[in-house]
Amino acid sequence: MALFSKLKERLLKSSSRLGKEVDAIVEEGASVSGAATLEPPVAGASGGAPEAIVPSAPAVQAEARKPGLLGRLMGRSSDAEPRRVLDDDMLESLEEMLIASDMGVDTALRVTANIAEGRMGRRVSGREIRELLAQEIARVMEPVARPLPLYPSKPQVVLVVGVNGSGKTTTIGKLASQFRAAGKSVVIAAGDTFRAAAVEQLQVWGDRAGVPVLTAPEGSDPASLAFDAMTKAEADGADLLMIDTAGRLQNRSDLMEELAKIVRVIRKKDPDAPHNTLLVLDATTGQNALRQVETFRELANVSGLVMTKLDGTAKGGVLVALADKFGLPIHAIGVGEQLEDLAPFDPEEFAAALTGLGD
Ligand SMILES: Nc1nc2c(ncn2[C@@H]2O[C@H](COP(=O)(O)OP(=O)(O)O)[C@@H](O)[C@H]2O)c(=O)[nH]1
Ligand SMILES: [Mg+2]
Repeated sequence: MALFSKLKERLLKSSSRLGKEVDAIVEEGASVSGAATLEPPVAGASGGAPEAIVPSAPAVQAEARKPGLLGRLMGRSSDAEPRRVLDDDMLESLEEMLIASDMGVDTALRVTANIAEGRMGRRVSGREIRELLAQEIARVMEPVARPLPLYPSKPQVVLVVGVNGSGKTTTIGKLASQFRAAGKSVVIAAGDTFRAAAVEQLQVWGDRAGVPVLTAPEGSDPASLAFDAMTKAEADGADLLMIDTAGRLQNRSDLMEELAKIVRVIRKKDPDAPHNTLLVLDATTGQNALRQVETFRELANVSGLVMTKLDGTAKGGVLVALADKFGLPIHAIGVGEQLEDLAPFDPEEFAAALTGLGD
């Protein structure tokens, strides 16, 4: 419960910009019938603020938001919310806003088309649009919100891939700790053997989680480490083996060869391994995440995603684009640097956070 609200607070803090922008768009074109008495008198605009006063494009500018905030604060005590006729101009502003949130053009167009359906010409409030937006987002996200599937194989092998700095090592530490807490036995292979620091980092995580970490000297072959780790996990009867990897993309064919070799070697022990190949993506990279999925699907048989750093970004919209475009399961989201800061992906909570509902 406490964790849930912490999560929500963090997501809200970073992402609810979209909700404010929706309100700003509505207020820009609002005809304030019913709210006239609440608005400070504006010369020549009694009874309504004509659309021409504020041009529709810069929905994110502070100037456009200030009167909106005031209006919202004053309007809160009554039902006299600003309303705007849903027309082509407003849809265009909504589309631009969604595209700017990294949702991607196709997804933004489809989401706004669904919002518009059957509502053109009606007077809508910011809250209504936020709620519709949240519904649409949750609908796109629902099919991909799937926890990491667990299989009876012992060990279940989880290969973790992704570019440098995306959060692979941290995510492995968090996952290992959560599996431990759920009574599973886990072994970690520190397969990023490029950097001694990466190995040390994983050892720290392993110690915290109470999970053995197999390491190899810097620069040694990650595939042979993976093989040794597989041997140990089998001997220990471990439930899960998590394999960390290096994420350098400077030389794609090297990385591909390295990942392929790890897979080849562990398949000598279990032809079905790896049972999961997790791609870890940093949500703060926005549209870049889409390219990373494309690249890593060529390098490895990606079975699911973990999105990290959702606590530090207003680019959460990219998750919607990812879900829409690839349909890969999102197993978990990272919302901080601590062990407990990994949560299942909840589409409704995410949609509410992104649109600033429920605050
Ligand atoms: N704020 C935040 N930071 C994270 C999250 N996940 C990872 N990090 C940080 O991102 C940096 C890179 O993480 P690391 O696991 O080393 O990435 P790797 O290179 O893919 O193994 C570290 O400073 C982590 O503490 C997250 O969900 N939220
Ligand atoms: Mg790492």
